[in-house]
Amino acid sequence: MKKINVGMVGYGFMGRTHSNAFLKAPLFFDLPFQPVLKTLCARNAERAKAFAANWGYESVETDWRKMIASPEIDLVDIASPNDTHLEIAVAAAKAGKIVMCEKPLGRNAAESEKMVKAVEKASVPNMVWYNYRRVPAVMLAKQLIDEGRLGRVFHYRAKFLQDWTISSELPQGGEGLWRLDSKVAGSGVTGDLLAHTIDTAMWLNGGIEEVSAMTETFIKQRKHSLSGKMQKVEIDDASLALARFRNGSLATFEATRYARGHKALYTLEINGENASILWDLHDLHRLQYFDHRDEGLTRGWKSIHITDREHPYMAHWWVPGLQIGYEHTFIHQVADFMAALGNGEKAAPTFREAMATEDVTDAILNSAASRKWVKVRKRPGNE
Ligand code: SOE
Repeated sequence: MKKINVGMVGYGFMGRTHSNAFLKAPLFFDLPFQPVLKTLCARNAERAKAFAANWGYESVETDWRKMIASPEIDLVDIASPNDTHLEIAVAAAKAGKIVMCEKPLGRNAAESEKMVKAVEKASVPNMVWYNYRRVPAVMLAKQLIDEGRLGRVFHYRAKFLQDWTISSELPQGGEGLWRLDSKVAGSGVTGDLLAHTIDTAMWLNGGIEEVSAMTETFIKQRKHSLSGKMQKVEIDDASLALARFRNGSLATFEATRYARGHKALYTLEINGENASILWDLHDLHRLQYFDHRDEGLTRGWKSIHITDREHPYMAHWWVPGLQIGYEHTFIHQVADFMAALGNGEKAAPTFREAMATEDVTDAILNSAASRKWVKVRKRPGNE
């Protein structure tokens, strides 16, 4: 197996999910390339060393430019806060490295566009970590839709609900809390959570034509962790959108960090003329499926336990009946990416496809600000 040396930027939550994925993918999948955890790059040298030692990185760097310049690095993986994505991705592409980037790609579609241009100009393989596409149950939903089992789709309904920012005492900015700082994050829940629901939606149900949205910032001022001063909160705490898909179906999308009791409740439901599908991240190894063509006497919602060998990805894991979880979605992403690399193909979502998601999230923010319906441009990923 040929080796691919990974240079990882970032050691937060996503640094952990990605590192784990690079380590595990070749153990469970037959891959043409073996990712090697070569260099961990982060600003705090002590913490970077501890992270690198724990995950088995061979070296540590505090300057990502130096890491990118190293001929030893083949693949740059960006798992640092959103405001760093653009600069690192462009530099990595210019240096001819493979680039993987945590979502959202940029802080807005304009930043993403620069990243797309950079990777395409350099012709380097690229991918964005929209991991929920690779939950086996969601992959099965895609299969059922592509087989035409739902028939004409009427409705798409998605929510991503959390509750971790309800306290007004929670500061904004700094490590762990940069998602609340608009300068670093770009937007609030629209880019962080709603973006996941939009990515999955366009993958499952095609392009989105127009949106009408509202957003709210419930807590207007928070102390900034770095300055220690009270500052205006400029992110959206909640984001609700109506959307019309290009196939004529209607959608509602909702994301919030103010749904007390919900920690990461991502649910999606699709209603077609023949069948409906329902999925819930808190129960991620099940797909709820209703088929109106079943015989009347026993017709009803099925709860499919996604653990059989014929289910997507499951032949690589344990034995039927034993389920897998969240971390596996990232492992699948690495496995698919390495397999595509071996075949000279692209693994989705590419930077270009992820930019299409940001067209929609930008349109949602614009609609909320203007209180008008906003059309979304047609391009790859949104057709
Ligand atoms: C936010 O809390 C967050 O970690 C997102 O940034 C991730 O993308 C999402 O998958 C889980 O929630």
